[in-house]
Amino acid sequence: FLPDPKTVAIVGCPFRGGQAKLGVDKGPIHLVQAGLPEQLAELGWKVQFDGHHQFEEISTEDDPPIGKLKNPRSVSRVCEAVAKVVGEHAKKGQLPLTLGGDHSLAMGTISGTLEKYPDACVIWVDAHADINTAETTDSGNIHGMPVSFLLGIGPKVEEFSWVKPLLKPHRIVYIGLRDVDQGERRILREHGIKAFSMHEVDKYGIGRVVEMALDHVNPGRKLPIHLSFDVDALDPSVAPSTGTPVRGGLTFREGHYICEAVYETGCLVALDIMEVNPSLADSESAKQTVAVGCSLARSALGETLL
Ligand code: 6HN
Ligand code: MN
Ligand code: MN
Ligand code: MN
Repeated sequence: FLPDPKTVAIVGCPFRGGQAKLGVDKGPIHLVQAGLPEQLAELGWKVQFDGHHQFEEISTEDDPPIGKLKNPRSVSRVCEAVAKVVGEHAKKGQLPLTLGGDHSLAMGTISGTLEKYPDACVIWVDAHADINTAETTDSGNIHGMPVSFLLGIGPKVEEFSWVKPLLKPHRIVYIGLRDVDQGERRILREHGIKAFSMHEVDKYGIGRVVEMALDHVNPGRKLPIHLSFDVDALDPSVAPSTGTPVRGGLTFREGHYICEAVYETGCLVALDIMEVNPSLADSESAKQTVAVGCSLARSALGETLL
């Protein structure tokens, strides 16, 4: 899907309004300072990085809840801006690599991808399903909701009317789930959305799981793939510095295997590395988590072991 020379456009998104913890907005800066642009260049990519996007004009003050949704205006406006940036990079034939920031940003990144590639499928790697609606959410944190907006399910929220419901339930697949709310389970069931939880990873092994996930969303391996990777999919021993860690996650290798296998399809058109929060846990843990974020991105962009 990508013309030569293969170009990756790094979209740094220092944003945390989709959840309550401080520090996740520092994720992209740390990933870049750890050398991610240079590492990708080393793999043979032409790297375009124009600095981190500034969302300061989109104030987080004076943004009272709409219903249960917290920071609705800032999340909506930031995601709309991200959709535009990601869509523009994609239209230029570049592969947007979005660095979060919290996972509400995927509402923007996937909207941008679907502008250029309406038939793209999504592989969502996460401990969580992030598919709550304005009705089912307990926390009111929008990082737990982006998928429902992309699918156009749940009550309409005027503030998010710019989000086109372009994603079809059979074009998204989950890997790594282990903390799914009751309302989310119902939504997954009712819409027939395919999900491989940690139970399936244990049962079949990651190799079979990725193959089955690809067979489901991308049967002939001909559709463009958007890979949205929440680092909390990894076990907290592997990626400790993240806002909503859940034990029993993917091993280091399982996480990287997913990225490697997606790269091998030759169909990857967009990548998100989300929820790296260097302010959580001790500084060694933060360093470890940032390093894992970088190595996941390298694996998805073609780094091999041999
Ligand atoms: N994430 N299901 C919980 C909620 O608040 O809706 C957790 C969401 C976590 C979101 O990790 O991107
Ligand atoms: Mn840019
Ligand atoms: Mn997530
Ligand atoms: Mn998560």
